[in-house]
Amino acid sequence: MNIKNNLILALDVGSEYEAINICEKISDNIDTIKIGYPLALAEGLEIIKKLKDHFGFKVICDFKVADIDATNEKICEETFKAGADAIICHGFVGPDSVKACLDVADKYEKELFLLTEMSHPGAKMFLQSAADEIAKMGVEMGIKNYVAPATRLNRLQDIRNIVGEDAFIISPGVGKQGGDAKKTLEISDAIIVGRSIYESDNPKLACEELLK
Ligand code: FNU
Repeated sequence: MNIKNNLILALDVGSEYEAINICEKISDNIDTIKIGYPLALAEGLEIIKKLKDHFGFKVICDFKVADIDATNEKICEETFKAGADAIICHGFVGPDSVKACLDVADKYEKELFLLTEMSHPGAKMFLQSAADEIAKMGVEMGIKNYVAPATRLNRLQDIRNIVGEDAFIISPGVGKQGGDAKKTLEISDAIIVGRSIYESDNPKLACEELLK
């Protein structure tokens, strides 16, 4: 995926009005946004097309798909039908569940991102010990795109070493969660930033600060 400035906005706001307002301010700096449950539950999946049509953005749906294969397939169908360019799925559910997502992404000629280790402190308790195996599973399945944490650069590097230089990694956790943009981008292909941009008094300036 080609991402302008290697910067993805996590648009976790609660209404279309707020979403449009932020996007108007940052649309020179950003061409790829990530929407998750907050905005999708507030406004429905129609928000995907609205943002794409209005701004020409690429939209990654962060639905952390984590169900049995049959249900994952339906979730991915609905998401791609609604216009998403990519979807994020969890890896801990195993290869059958992930394959269901991959098959639907391939059918729509869209992208799947495999979530390995999460960025928050709680990820250390259960997910971290499985993350290397999740990344290896992704490689075996031929997955090209991964999500790995900006908050633990050693772990980000471990995951990069497993998935290889040709894989595409996007990393949340820069800013509010403590991750550093520059250091993360030495390992990762793009950073995902939410609150440091959309809670800022000047979202455009916040983007520019990050890009420095
Ligand atoms: P910000 N996110 C995350 N950590 O933070 N998808 C993960 O491990 C992960 C994510 C999302 O902290 C989070 O849901 F897999 O305000 C939010 O949308 O910059 C964004 O990344 C981070 O937001």
